[in-house]
Amino acid sequence: MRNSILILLSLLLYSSTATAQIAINEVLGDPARDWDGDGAVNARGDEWVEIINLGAVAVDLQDYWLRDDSSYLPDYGLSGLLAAGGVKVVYGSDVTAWQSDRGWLETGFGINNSGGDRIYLMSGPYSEILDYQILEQVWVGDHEAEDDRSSGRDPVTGEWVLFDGLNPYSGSQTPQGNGCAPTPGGSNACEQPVPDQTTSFGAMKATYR
Ligand SMILES: [Ca+2]
Ligand SMILES: [Ca+2]
Ligand SMILES: [Ca+2]
Repeated sequence: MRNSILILLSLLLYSSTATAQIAINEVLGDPARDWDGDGAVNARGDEWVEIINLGAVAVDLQDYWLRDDSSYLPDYGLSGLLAAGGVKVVYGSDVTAWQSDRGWLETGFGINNSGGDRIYLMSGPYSEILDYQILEQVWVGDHEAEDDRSSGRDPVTGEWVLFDGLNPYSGSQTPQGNGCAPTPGGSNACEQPVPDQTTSFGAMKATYR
């Protein structure tokens, strides 16, 4: 009897750990540069959401889904294997391509630039009745969805912070800025922002004035 209880407990523990492995790691809702590298700045295509595998084993991303607050339908179905500790970025252009393949409206994520939005991570088989399990939801506030600011999980504390290195935030809302640049597709380590060409050129001209 005691053994069966132990087995049951470890099974419960295993399944709760397994479902909690995949998490939203970073969100950029208001792009002002070419984040997806297709040569154009596009308000829809250059948004991105990054996910992370916080667990100790690789996870098959089939039946994991992302969406924002505008619809109960998934905006995007994840796929592929994500290694333990690995991160994966999904650009708005990946989302519109996925939607186009299905003959759906190409809305992308459509993360609101004002007034806030939510990004949901869901799991479960594709469901006509939208019967997905919501694993996590992340609020994206107005001050977070500003030009080239992302918000994400601090890799050390696990707290949600604002990566405002490309567009510093001086207000008082949380999450507060950390002065670091966004890191699409990479761990949320603090990267010092690299001045873009416009800034460098402007600064250069200013020195000759
Ligand atoms: Ca682009
Ligand atoms: Ca947006
Ligand atoms: Ca990142």
